[in-house]
Formats: sequence, structure tokens, C-alpha cells
Amino acid sequence: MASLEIGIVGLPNVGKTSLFNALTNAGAEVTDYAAAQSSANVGVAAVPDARLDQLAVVAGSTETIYASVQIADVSGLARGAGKNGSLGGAYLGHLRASDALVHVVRTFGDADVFHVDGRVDEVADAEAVDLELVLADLQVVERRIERATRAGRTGFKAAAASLEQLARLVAHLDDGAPARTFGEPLPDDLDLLSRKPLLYIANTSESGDAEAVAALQRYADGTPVVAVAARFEAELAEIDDPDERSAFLAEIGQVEAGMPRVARAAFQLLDLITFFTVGPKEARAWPLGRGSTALEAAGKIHSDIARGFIRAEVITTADMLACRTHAEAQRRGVMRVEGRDYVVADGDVVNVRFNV
Ligand SMILES: Nc1nc2c(ncn2[C@@H]2O[C@H](COP(=O)(O)OP(=O)(O)OP(=O)(O)O)[C@@H](O)[C@H]2O)c(=O)[nH]1
Ligand SMILES: [Mg+2]
Repeated sequence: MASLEIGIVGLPNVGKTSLFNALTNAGAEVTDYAAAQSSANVGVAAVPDARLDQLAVVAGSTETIYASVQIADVSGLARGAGKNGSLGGAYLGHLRASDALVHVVRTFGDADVFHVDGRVDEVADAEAVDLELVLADLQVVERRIERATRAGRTGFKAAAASLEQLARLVAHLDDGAPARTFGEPLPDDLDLLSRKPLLYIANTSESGDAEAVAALQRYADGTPVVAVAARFEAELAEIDDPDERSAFLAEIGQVEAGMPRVARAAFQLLDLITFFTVGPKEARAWPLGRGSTALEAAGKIHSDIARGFIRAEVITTADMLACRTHAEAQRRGVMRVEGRDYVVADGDVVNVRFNV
């Protein structure tokens, strides 16, 4: 299964790697200077889901397997990087390959941490990175225009139409606006960073930085903002003992870890739904593109199951929790039998009958 990847962007030293560690528990190196690392940290973040926890209890499943998203953490994006073309190579490769971007903005203001501009200004910082992404895209579109112009000379009508659209896009990007807000359908192969779904993370101090978070929310103008104290969360992720965890959380007056919120927001950003398979061996959450069919869901589980697909038996999470077993759900008439074209709904408990 090709895994969906989320790329972390942000200015240097804002806590991207701390967030990555908190999400993935990978223990990547965190430095208090701006590390110029050329390779990326890539890891997997589990997406906690209370519905799955309950289903696992009801079914007495030995193992609980959450859905996951892949996260890539690269070094900081310097101001000017998009314009002067230094947004190159491996760095861009990772971001371009991402299906969505998480943009970390620093609101914590410890004096002991080096900050590139010697101050904390969350809105200016966010704006700077957003602009670099737009400028990098502008270069891509301009290159595309050069190519389309050459094709146009040899007389392709399609090239002329796309040239007009690309010129409108250049004007849009030139205003500093992201491709996301362009409002015209663009060719699928035009891979622009500012076109990807985006989520802001306000990396706060343990006190929460309410004012700065509110300012960032105003700037974000509808784009989701999730506030979290990344360094604290990264430390929390390393504690396995439940009592120790509770004590650590209580220290900053929190009852639960903030990372599940981030993981869920990232998951939503990818426009995924979750379906479940539940049995005594394992209860498992599967990510699936919204609008996918039962046959596609079967293919996520195993290509053989899709190939030999006969039918899907579908129970809602609520019905499954009430009935406790597939057999009881069938007896009460809440188990639906669906064909290969059934559009799977979020929270469906699915059992595929297949024949190989
Ligand atoms: N007080 C505080 N410090 C933090 C927080 N998150 C990160 N830091 C500190 O900020 C510094 C940079 O953190 P990193 O996670 O390495 O930041 P980064 O964005 O990955 O940095 P580069 O990869 O070098 O661009 C480290 O000293 C962290 O301990 C936070 O939430 N609160
Ligand atoms: Mg880092």
C-alpha cells in the first residue's frame, strides 16, 4: 500500500524535529542551532482512534493496529530560499513528494534558544515561509510556460489554452497568493507546493501562548491551526509508564497528550476516512480515500482479497459496539451485505468475503 506522506516545513529552529519526534517517537536529533541537514527524517505516526479502542475491547482482540501516516522532516527553510532557487534537490524532492504539508510556526519564546531573527513573530514567520513556497512554485510555472511556448510555436491549440491559464496563475502567485486559492482546476501533473493541503502547527511554550495562537489563527484565515508544545510532547512520547505519564501531564495542567490531535488533524488533511476490520486476533483501522468503494477497501487489506471479492459485510461502529459480534449483528439485521461498488463510509466495520 502506497503510504501517504506529510512533509513538515517551517523556518530553521522552530521545533520541526521535536514535532516529528513527538509524532513518530523516532528519537531524531534535536539541536539548539539551525541544523543544515540535507537528508530528511522519515517516520510513521500512528493515528489514535477511540472507536478502534472500543471495538478491540468488545471483540477481545489481541492486537490493536491504528491507521498511520508517513511524516518527513527536513531542515529549516531559510528566508529567500524559494526565490534564489536554493530550494533544491533532496529538500524539494521530499516536499514535492508529500501529499500535504504541516507548517510549524514557533510561538515559544525561550531566550536560551537561538532564533534566526532574534525575536518571535509568529505571523511574520508564517508569512515568510508561505511566501517561499509560492516563489518556488512561481519558478516551476515559469519553466512550464517556457516549455508550452515552444510547443505553441509548433501549433498546439492545447498549449495555447494552457499558456493563458498559466499566465493567470503567474499573476496570482506574483501577488503572493498560494496556488490553493487559484480557483481554477489545474493540470494534475503541475506539482506545486502551495497547492498541497496545509495545516499550521503553533509550537507553543508549556503555558500555551494563547495570544500568539489567536494571531496565527487570524492570519491562517480558515486554514486549520493546531497548538501544541512540541518539545514537551516529544519528552512525553518517551515515557512508557502510565503513572509517570499522568504525573508529567499534570505538571503542565494537561490531562492528555496533544499529539493525537495533531495526528488526527494531519489525517483529515489528507481527506481520508477510516474503516475497521475487527476479529479476535486484531482490530485494525485502515485509511481510505473518501469516496472509495468496497472493492478498493478490499485491495487495501490484500490484493488477493480484492481479486477474489464476493461481497462485503458492513456494520456501523455503533451497531458493532451494541451487538459485540458479527453473528449478533447479523441476527439483529444490522449487518448489510454490499457489493463491490458500495462507497465505504467513515467508521464502517467491514468483513470481506472472498474466494481465491
Ligand atoms: N521551549 C521550547 N523549546 C522548544 C520547543 N520545541 C523545540 N524547542 C527547542 O528549539 C530548538 C530547536 O528544535 P528542533 O526541533 O531541532 O527545531 P527544528 O525546526 O527541527 O530545527 P532545524 O531542523 O535546525 O531547522 C531545540 O533546542 C528544542 O529543544 C518547545 O515547544 N518549547
Ligand atoms: Mg530539524
